[in-house]
Amino acid sequence: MSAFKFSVGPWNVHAGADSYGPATRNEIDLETKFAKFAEIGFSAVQFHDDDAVPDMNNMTDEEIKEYARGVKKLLDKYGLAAEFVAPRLWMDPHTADGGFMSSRKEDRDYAMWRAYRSIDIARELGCDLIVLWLAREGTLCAESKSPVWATKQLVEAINKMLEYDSTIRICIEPKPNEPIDRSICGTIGHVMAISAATIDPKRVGGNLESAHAILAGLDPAHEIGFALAFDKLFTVHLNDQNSIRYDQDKSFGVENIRAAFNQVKVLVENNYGSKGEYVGLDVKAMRTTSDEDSYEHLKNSLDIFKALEEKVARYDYEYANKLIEERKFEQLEMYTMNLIMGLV
Ligand code: GLO
Ligand code: MG
Repeated sequence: MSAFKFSVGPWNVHAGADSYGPATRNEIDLETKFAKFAEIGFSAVQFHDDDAVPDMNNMTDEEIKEYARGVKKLLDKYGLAAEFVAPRLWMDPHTADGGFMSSRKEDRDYAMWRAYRSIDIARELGCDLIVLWLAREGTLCAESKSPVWATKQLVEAINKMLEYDSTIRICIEPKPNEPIDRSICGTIGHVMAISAATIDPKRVGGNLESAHAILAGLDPAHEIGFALAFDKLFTVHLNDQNSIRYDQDKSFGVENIRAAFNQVKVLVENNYGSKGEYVGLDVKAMRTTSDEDSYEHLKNSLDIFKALEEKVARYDYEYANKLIEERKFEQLEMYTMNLIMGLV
């Protein structure tokens, strides 16, 4: 039994297309995914605005809310909650150069419209959390926008969202690059600075994704710890990543089990989840995975997380603290490795 509640997004079960080739699996409809998520042991679903309300560009504000109410019923049917809604500011032609910091005013207005609608949708789905994965917020051509102006645009957009709804919480998911070349908000440290500059810092926090930290050359457990130290870890996207390259969204722990252990350890030690936070996964199946194995990577990630949770529960803190006091870090390291390898 895990002490945590888990969440996952519909995009984590995808058809396998990448930039170089078409889909390798069939699309699966939302209800089938919900049923399977519940069966595997997830308690909540993460949404992009248009996962919940497809074709929202062509709907009125009222129609969008009405459609979202239907999705809420579907969630209820499977005993699932909605964890967050994220405005999808990277697919539409309006977002070719970003959302809140696009070089065109009409495109910035479109981004704000989507941001407000994502709040409406979250409200209908019964959640108070908006995630901003700032996919295209930065520069493709370094001279195309001032980083000072762009940073202030982001703060202003968040302020408008905070004003639009007085209890909604905003959670930035930092990433240093991809699809953007140079991002404006690349790490949890950036998120903390943005949060502090808004009109209500208590309502602005972070979503640390393991792979994004690795892409920034940082340690995911330390990034998690940094946010926890300021009480600003609103959610996490656990996964794994083989060094600095394209974003891989590998199953949690499959690349670096010690780093994964330390992510679980810092979450456990700091009672993450006690305020209702979910352990979110953001993992993708390999392109070669077959239709019938569409959910294996989710199960694997959960199993690895839970196995590491057990390891943390067995961690001999008395012994570890003694080694720390004596500064016997070689022994401390080997004790940790032996525990992970199942030798103690
Ligand atoms: C991509 C991101 C993406 C987000 C999702 C919700 O790199 O990790 O999957 O997590 O859009 O914010
Ligand atoms: Mg993510």
